Amino acid sequence: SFQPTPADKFSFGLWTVGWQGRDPFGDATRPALDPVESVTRLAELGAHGVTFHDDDLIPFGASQSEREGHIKRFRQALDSTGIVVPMVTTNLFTHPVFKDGAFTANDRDVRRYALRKTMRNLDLAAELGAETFVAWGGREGAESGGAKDVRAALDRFKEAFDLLAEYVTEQGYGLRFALEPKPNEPRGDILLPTVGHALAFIERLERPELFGVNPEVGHEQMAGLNFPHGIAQALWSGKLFHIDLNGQNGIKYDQDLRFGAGDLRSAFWLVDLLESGGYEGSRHFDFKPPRTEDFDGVWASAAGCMRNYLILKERAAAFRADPAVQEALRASRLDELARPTLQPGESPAALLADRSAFEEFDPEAAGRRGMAFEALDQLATDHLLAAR
Ligand code: GLT
Ligand code: MN
Ligand code: MN
Ligand code: MN
Repeated sequence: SFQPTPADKFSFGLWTVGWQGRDPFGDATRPALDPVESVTRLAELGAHGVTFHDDDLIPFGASQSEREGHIKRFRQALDSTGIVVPMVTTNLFTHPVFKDGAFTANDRDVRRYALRKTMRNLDLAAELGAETFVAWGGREGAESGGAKDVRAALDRFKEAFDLLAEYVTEQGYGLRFALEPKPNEPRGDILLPTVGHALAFIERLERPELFGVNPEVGHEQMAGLNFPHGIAQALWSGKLFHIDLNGQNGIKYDQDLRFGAGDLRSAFWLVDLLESGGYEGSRHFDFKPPRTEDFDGVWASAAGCMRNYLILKERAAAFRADPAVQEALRASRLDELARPTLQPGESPAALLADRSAFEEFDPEAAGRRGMAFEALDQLATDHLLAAR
């Protein structure tokens, strides 16, 4: 039936359904959407959660009493719908003050302001019960070589995250940070451009256990990378704290299509992996309903994200359950890949003593063995297309 329920843990950013369609070439095509309306509609569609940037909920520059009013209305909508807030993030990219970045801006006063804006939002995130705090550094980067000393900028990036981690620890907030990589757009080149860069950076922080990644489908694909492979490495590292699901067609501008649009084959392997790989967080959609759409189109697009996920989940389960697939997996020796290369406790000397591993090994014969991957991949295609 592919009807989503809160048990599916689907969530949406307020900025996604609320995107007004402004792009570098054109004005808004839709009016602003009241966050309360978004919460209500998303609940009706079967979502479990909503996420936001501080400025999505509380307009930049609002007074303290305006701020409290916005939060109060929002809380009432959460309470009356049962929608939760699994993740919160900070807008450190829209206002001109962040034109050269936030935590890595050349201007020190801008960096201090960015930290304060983020700490204030951490307080709100904790107050609303969020578990994850996403940090997308879209403006942390440069258009030209001399403009940014990348090593110094990485020092400042580390300084910022170390301070924020110290703050949440001191406050006793149950929040973990998820860094979101992106290779470019809006900056010519963005720092921490891929999942791999972010994973390496995290290990240099003072409290690495509080940091993971929030990979976005389209962002890795903009760098020409295999998204499910990046997700697999994040899972393997215990670092998949959150995920931004959407659709993208290859290496071009950030399309933010609804999930399942764009590279559908990659989406199939992604859902297969998320459903079998132990990921327990929200299935979060970070997409932009195209600016051709009116509000009916916006809600159709949001519903499509969830529907496509559920269809792919069913297709992936059918693939795994098919005896012909299990046979094909054995023919492709996936079971052998799962087996350690060495015997338990086998030493370098023991390996050197094993003549079957080298002196008596026949590389020519092994080189003639087919891997049978084509038959396996055709079975996947058949299942994806519901032809089996
Ligand atoms: C912005 C960006 C997204 C990030 C959001 C979090 S904001 O829309 O394009 O990929 O996930 O800051
Ligand atoms: Mn995103
Ligand atoms: Mn994107
Ligand atoms: Mn986005």
